[in-house]
Amino acid sequence: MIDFFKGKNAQEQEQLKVEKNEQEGFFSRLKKGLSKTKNDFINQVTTLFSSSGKINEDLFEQLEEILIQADVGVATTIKLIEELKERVKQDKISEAAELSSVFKEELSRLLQDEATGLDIKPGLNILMVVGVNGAGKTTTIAKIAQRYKSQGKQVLLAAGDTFRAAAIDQLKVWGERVGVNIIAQQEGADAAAVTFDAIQSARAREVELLIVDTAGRLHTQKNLMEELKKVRRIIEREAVAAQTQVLLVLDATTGQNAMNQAKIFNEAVNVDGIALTKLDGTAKGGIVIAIKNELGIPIKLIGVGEQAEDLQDFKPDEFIEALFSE
Ligand SMILES: Nc1nc2c(ncn2[C@@H]2O[C@H](COP(=O)(O)OP(=O)(O)OP(=O)(O)O)[C@@H](O)[C@H]2O)c(=O)[nH]1
Ligand SMILES: [Mg+2]
Repeated sequence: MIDFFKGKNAQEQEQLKVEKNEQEGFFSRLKKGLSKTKNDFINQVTTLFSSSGKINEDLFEQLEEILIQADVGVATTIKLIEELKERVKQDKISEAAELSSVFKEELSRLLQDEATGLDIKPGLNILMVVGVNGAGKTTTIAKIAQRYKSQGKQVLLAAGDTFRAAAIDQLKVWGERVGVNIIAQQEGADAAAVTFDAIQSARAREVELLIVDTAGRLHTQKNLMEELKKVRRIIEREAVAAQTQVLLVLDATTGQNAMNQAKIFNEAVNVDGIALTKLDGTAKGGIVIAIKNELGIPIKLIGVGEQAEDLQDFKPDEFIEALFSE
């Protein structure tokens, strides 16, 4: 075993302990948040393997059904099964019980090279947050703001959801709670104008992270998607030197519908990354695998509960570990 504390002074040891506890805390929250998926999807798969005896075609058919049920998506399911069959042939595996570890390896492989977390660079970063109604945009913004604020960064919020007065108030409450400023106008104001104001203000205050909230909208509402494009254009025009990212918030419990949302939002505003919320509320965490394989948009953050610590950088290895650990 490696002794992490060797050669460290008392203060450094204390700091390491804090970091280790934090790490463990995050992992146990992740495990807890993914427990529905683990107890349903993953357990079904491992039970199938452990109870099937010799590998045969019937086993793959049952596996296919479980994967599709768990929102892995048809294309990704077919790919995964083909890869498993290939491994069975290559490694001359005949017992189904041996497939558990192979399955875990193939899942890991499918999720590899995934960018993780937000990419915050020196200077002004603008994060535009979009998604359908109730996906978790505003609470995700609050969690992100809290995280970067606690790292000592200068954060500013823009109340770009001007549809409802309640939305502006909700963001104000979060701003106060987290201790960051917010730029808002009245209900019904032009979202692009609020964004314009916020960018000027961000410049004047040497803000490092400006997060723009937007109204929830169905991806099928053409005029509202046009409004979103306008906000995007203002950011591009007014913040040439800034590093801009569009974060699409998807609710994991909406399953395959999330895939359609992603395609259309991406066409409209060019999405850089996905925050996948409410994974704690679904047994169909297979959606993570479908998104990774079928969209070509990286999952940056995942939400596994309502607390600030429940918004985590998406780390494929930890995700797989949490699903398969006892
Ligand atoms: N369990 C759970 N709840 C979440 C998560 N993320 C967000 N929520 C909840 O989802 C609900 C909706 O969140 P909002 O942030 O208001 O969603 P929104 O996308 O801003 O909604 P609109 O502004 O109406 O479009 C709130 O009750 C959040 O607490 C998560 O990861 N897990
Ligand atoms: Mg909102």
